[in-house]
Amino acid sequence: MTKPVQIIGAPVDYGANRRGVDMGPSAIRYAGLADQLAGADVTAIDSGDLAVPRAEERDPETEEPAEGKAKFLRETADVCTRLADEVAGAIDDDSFPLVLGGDHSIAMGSLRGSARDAEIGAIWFDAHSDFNTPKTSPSGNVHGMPLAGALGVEDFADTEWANAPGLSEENVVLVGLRSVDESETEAIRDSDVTTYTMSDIDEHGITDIVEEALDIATDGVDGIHVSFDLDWLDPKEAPGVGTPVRGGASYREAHSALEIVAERDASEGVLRSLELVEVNPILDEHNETAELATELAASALGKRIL
Ligand code: B3U
Ligand code: MN
Ligand code: MN
Repeated sequence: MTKPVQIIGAPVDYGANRRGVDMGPSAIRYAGLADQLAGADVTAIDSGDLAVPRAEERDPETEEPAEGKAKFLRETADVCTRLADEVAGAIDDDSFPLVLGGDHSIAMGSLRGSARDAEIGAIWFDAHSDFNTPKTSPSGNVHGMPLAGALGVEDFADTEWANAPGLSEENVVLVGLRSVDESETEAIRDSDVTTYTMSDIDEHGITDIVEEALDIATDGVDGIHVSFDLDWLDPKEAPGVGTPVRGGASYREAHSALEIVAERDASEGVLRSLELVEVNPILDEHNETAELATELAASALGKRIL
């Protein structure tokens, strides 16, 4: 990465069912993010964390909005609006935004910011498809909805904070799926997003899948956002996540995937923004998931051994 990297923390846990993911940005910094980025020859500026009120601070009398079953939707909208401004501001300053979550609901802010005044694609590394809406969600947790939100599916179409008009389904690729709700399956089939499951990775190998994903995501756009949910990895490698699912990517597959992204960026300058989400230090073992996140950020931004 030749541009200076601007680190933006989004300590949010409104969207998750397990508390603690709001401590993700601190844990990732503590695990040595600055050193890892220096090792990737990247100049990093840390702009600190967005101010995010704790869930407990909400007036218990406050009713959920009428849109349906989505917990903390109003609070999520507020954070995403501010995050979008930060991400768009970093891009305007010719910096590269690196967003640290927080639960995955923040991706609506990152994507909306990255897509401001631009056509973008997205690669979504995740065990889950995050394609629920307030109407279809089995849990009401907004971290299961951000991709549908950013694509303006159903209720999200008219929002001023979720829907990212510069992001089209044709340029969205989900990689490594292994937990998709029935309602999501239908919505995905009706959409133009591209999906690769873990079985596809087993069959074709991570290298070919990520190259293909990059071809699709970058086709005809100004750049891409990479959204990396740590639960994409197998829980053996990344235990510190709220919704672990067995059978995930290995340590090497994860590095390899992001090294391929970095190589494409070095040759074609495709990378516009990156986020690492869902690190939950309370559920982690000796901060190893946060440490892994720092290593993966370095791989995505061009760290090489030789
Ligand atoms: N699809 C389920 C589970 C889930 C989605 N994302 C995470 N978990 N991290 C839901 O609640 O929407
Ligand atoms: Mn996710
Ligand atoms: Mn996930």
